[in-house]
Amino acid sequence: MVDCKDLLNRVRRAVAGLDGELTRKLVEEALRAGCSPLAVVEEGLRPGMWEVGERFERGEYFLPELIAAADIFNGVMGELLLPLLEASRQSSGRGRVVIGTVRGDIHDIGKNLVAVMLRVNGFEVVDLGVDVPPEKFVEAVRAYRPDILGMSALLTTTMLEMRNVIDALRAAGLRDKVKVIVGGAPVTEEFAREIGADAYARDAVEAVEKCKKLLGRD
Ligand code: B12
Repeated sequence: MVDCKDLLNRVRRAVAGLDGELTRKLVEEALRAGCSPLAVVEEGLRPGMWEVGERFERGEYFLPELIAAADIFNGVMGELLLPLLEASRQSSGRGRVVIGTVRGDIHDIGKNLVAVMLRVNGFEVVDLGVDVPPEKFVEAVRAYRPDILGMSALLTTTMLEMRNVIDALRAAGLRDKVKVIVGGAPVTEEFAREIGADAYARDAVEAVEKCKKLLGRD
């Protein structure tokens, strides 16, 4: 019996320590040992990123370290994990999701992961990228007629933009045409309710579950 928990703990520590080589080696080891690619991301890489953020907050790490952590994450994700995640892709036709990171925010690792997992689970995803102003979200809802609009925010300041987008949808007469799901580190279920979103998810797996639920097709 393989101890994924222990291996993924070591992945977490390697990311937190910004050791790219070791992270890659441990991810390969975890995959060889049969740990699921998604668990590697959610229980190894992501907690490691979280710890990087905490060290940043404590003044032990600075911007270059945040950038280095993002490079490590994107490196192992692109080369080792994405191909495996995408291999389990289900047939399409679940529905269309437009997704983006809100204005003023350039964090996209979590959003990209949510987009991948939605695609793997049969959703068609239109990714608007980062720093997306409310007008662009509204335009995209009008143009693509998605079933769901997903917004990501990683900063306590930019999460407030989510409310602006929902207000803009309302002003454009589109709010009842699309379900809205929100997520990102500072976002909570309570905040989602407060701003009038239809759903909140804390990670990519929950995001897929909630999107299926929103469409009543789980
Ligand atoms: C990497 C990183 C960066 C990188 C981002 C690179 C990139 N391409 O994304 C760079 C270096 C650019 C960066 C910049 C900054 N960062 Co930064 N960053 C991080 C860090 C360490 C990791 C984020 C990450 O990628 N996590 C891994 C992914 C997989 O997890 P996730 O993003 O949480 O996503 C998951 C869920 O949240 C959810 N989810 C996410 N989006 C969505 C969307 C939907 C629809 C749903 C349903 C779910 C969902 O599912 C995802 C998958 O499971 C965080 C620490 C943290 N605690 O998050 C700080 C952090 C977010 N950054 C922070 C700060 C302060 C900054 C800067 C202001 C620093 C500066 N002085 O310039 C700038 C801001 C730039 C800007 N305007 O956006 C703070 C924010 C503090 C706050 N409360 O506001 C944090 C929390 C660090 C800290 N603890 O202080 N950062």
